[in-house]
Amino acid sequence: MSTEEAKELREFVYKIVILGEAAVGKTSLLNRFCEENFQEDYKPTLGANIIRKDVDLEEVNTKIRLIMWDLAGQEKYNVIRSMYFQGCEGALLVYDVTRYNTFDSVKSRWLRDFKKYIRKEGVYVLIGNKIDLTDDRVVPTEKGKDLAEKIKASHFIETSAKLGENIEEAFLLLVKQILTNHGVNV
Ligand code: G3D
Ligand code: MG
Repeated sequence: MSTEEAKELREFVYKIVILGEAAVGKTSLLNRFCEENFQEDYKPTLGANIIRKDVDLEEVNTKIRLIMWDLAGQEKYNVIRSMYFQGCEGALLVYDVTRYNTFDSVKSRWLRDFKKYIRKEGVYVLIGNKIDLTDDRVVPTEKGKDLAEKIKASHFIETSAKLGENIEEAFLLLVKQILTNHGVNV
């Protein structure tokens, strides 16, 4: 790459969704990731919160505007599904390490929907959240890794939205994978 090219700023806008059973920590993860630097637009008729955040990958001269869709309650989900996924590039698939049913439904429900509604190749990162609750943990790390491999998630990461552990990393894994899929060097 020439010096001129290296200086050129690249800008992208991507929509991502955050999926998982109720109370796994989707909204908490988003809030942690965004802290004060974001804009939020709640759409009551959709039952979804649409959050915008700009991510700056200075090392590769790239800015990404993320448009993140979060379900504000699960009840309207069935009605808005197709709109929820429209134009979406990637997903964070979240389960709660203290509840096995949330782990099982990643594959049986959330990934299934994502694949059904995303026509092109979408990417997804698997997240095991609430690792601060060590005494209540029922899903071991190995199980998470195995599932990620089985469902061909691009990455697997464990987080604590409560402690702010691995949050930025989780979102950046997804963003970088989306960029890679678009042929952008990161
Ligand atoms: P959801 O958006 O997936 O439905 P929320 O989930 O983000 O609303 O979180 C559900 C509950 O789990 C909240 O508790 C929240 O504080 C808690 N939570 C989220 N992430 C973590 C985490 O990493 N560790 C712990 N210990 N708790 C977490 P409340 O009591 O407010 O309902
Ligand atoms: Mg929520």
